[in-house]
Amino acid sequence: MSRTLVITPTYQEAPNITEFLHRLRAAVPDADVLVVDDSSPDGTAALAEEVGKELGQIDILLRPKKEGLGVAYRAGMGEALARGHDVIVQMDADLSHDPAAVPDLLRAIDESADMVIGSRYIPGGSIPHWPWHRRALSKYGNAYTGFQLRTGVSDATSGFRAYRADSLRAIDPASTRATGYGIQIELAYRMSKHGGKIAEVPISFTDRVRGTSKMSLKIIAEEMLLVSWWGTRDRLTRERRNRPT
Ligand SMILES: Nc1nc2c(ncn2[C@@H]2O[C@H](COP(=O)(O)OP(=O)(O)OP(=O)(O)O)[C@@H](O)[C@H]2O)c(=O)[nH]1
Ligand SMILES: [Mg+2]
Repeated sequence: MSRTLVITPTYQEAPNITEFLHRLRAAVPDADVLVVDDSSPDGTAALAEEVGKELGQIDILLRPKKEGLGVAYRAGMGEALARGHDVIVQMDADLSHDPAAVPDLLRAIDESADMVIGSRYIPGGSIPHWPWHRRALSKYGNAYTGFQLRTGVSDATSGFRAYRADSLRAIDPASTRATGYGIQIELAYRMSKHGGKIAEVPISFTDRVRGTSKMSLKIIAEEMLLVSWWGTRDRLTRERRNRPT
């Protein structure tokens, strides 16, 4: 039987973390959980610890301060890979990603994928409550990313994923660069360049009901800058390779 670790990054998720952990345990009773909290002033980590005492198999990686999602995931993945699990899942703690869908992702790993993305943009996927401008921004960002990086992935910014641990180790998450949400694109890009098999399963993304979003224009700008840089670099490399000598 394969051992699974679920990483969830948290910043100010006190209103959500308890329900999240209970629903996760109900969905995947055997999985270990790693909450990566950036010392949220609202006491998210203490709440997670309390639930951990009740449910077991829940650890908290407490970081000193908020430094962005990319930094939190680098720390969490480093820790996860050192622990020797077979499969590593990553998901938001704000209940936008339904814990009940984790088994769907794990099934795709069992069926031979190296990486599985819970996708909003393949048939069956949805974002029921998003206003049109948010939908457009996310869809446009994903289309631009696909065009630049040729990952073949419909939802490269989705943060709901599973990785075969050996394949994640092979793309060396510790050396990624994005400080913010760009880490998602960076990992998908690396996996596609590495030749890993990427599968997508449809998810319904529920808008956050409690707590506040940490998404900002600065984060989106970093994401798009990195994508443009990687895309340009790839094009230059391809041209150089194709040039007659
Ligand atoms: N440790 C850590 N977690 C973070 C940081 N920024 C965001 N998160 C967590 O990452 C997940 C996604 O962040 P959200 O603010 O929900 O971002 P989003 O889902 O893109 O935006 P919404 O749709 O508004 O919820 C949540 O579990 C956050 O608590 C950070 O700097 N450090
Ligand atoms: Mg969210």
